[in-house]
Amino acid sequence: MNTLTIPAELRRKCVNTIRFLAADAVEQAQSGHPGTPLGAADLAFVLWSEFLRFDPSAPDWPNRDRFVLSGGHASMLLYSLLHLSEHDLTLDELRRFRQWGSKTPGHPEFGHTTGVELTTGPLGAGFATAVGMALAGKMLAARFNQPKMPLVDAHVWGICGDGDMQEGVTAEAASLAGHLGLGNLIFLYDNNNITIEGHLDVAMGEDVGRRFEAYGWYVQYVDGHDHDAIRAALYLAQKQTTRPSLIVAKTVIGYGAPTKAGTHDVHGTPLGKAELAAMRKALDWPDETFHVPEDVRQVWQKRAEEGKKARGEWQQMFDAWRKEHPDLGKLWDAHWKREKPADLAEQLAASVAGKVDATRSLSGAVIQKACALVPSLVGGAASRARPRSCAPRWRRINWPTRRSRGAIYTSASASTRWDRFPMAWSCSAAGRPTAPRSWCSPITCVRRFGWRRCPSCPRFSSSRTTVSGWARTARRISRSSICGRCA
Ligand SMILES: Cc1ncc(C[n+]2csc(CCOP(=O)(O)OP(=O)(O)O)c2C)c(N)n1
Ligand SMILES: [Mg+2]
Repeated sequence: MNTLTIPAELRRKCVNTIRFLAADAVEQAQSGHPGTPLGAADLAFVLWSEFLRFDPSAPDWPNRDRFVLSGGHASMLLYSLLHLSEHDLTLDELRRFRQWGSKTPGHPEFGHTTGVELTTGPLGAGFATAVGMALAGKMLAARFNQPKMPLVDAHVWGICGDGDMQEGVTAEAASLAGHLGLGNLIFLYDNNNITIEGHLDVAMGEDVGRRFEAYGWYVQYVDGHDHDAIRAALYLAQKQTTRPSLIVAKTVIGYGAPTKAGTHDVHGTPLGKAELAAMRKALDWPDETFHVPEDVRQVWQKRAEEGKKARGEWQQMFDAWRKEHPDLGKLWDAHWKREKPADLAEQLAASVAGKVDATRSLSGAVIQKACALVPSLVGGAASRARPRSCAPRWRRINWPTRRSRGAIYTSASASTRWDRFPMAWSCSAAGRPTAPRSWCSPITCVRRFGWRRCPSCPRFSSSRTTVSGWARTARRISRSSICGRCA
């Protein structure tokens, strides 16, 4: 949906609906964080109404886009969006925000509330896990996509805040995302210069955008309340295929609150009756709590219809793909069901029975065996991938030492979460690994194999990748010219 076609006045109403639902819920609970939902409502509205691909009637659609709210404390932003976008979250659940047994806990919980893709709260963890989700998407795409059949081409979109950017785990995962060139990952950085303890410069003075540029990210800067600027930045970010994107959006925390906007008072305290009443007046909002105007409902209904249509088209492609590639279809099911042999533990123990060696070598042998037996397993080991591998050889993510924590989030989420999650790599029917040895980055591909762009992932490949045995096998399996290294 192009919200350009929505009159400016209605667009303003849509954003203010998100704001007031969040502020009313926090006020009712007398607990929660109104500041960021008010400040980031413009970012979220443009993203959800124009870019995020979802079908609320099928929240588990495999090729839906994923949305990650890394700062889980701003949960009411997400709950307002889920309610308005016709996910299974009623207005009554918003009224029960932070109450025992409700679907609207203080921080979003995956598996508890439909539409929540990730449990978030510990700052940075959401960001790092989103990197893993994006990696999982890329690996699935490389395994299953066929020419003109992009079964998996979804994006992972996220909103993060100043607190996320202060976390080491964010830096580690961002470094890895840049190195791997995860073009399907886009984060809006809600840069309101306020955290729980006051102004950002109390604790942090670095240039985050330039730091991310150094990691290899595509970085843009926008006014986070200017819909045209947000739209343009999201559009350009979506066009990136070999770089993750960071959109540094300057926002005002608590936007709309007459006396508290822009202060840290609004970070994690209800606005208070008087301030909320004054905000209603200032934004010309009816004196009714949890109010959703009818024309706002219609905007979201239209959005839901678009999502349904997109999923229908995908389903048709999926059915044709399955017919054309029955073997890949079986592999898809195996991944989705997270299949593993019933006697996995016994087989792993047998693989090193009677052997005497260093623990890490035996561990490495067991991991190789596990990798051969479980198609969806992915992993890595900081600087221990070679020569005595502690990491799976065939589905290995290479990461440097001192990036371990970020990498653990990343790889754990890569193996468990595109949904909850099947992973992309596979073994041959005989159980012999045939997939390439590691997930490569453009940099390693360029160094080793030249500059030819892989048309499918998209990455780099060269004629050299076609001469080795595993590359031929990978090519035969996928029947595409995907980069052998990242197939
Ligand atoms: C790892 C971690 N440390 C501390 C906290 C407590 N905490 C919750 S919100 C917050 C400040 C977050 O600042 P920012 O991301 O800028 O959010 P904003 O104030 O803009 O809403 C802190 C420190 C946390 N959630 N996770
Ligand atoms: Mg902040």
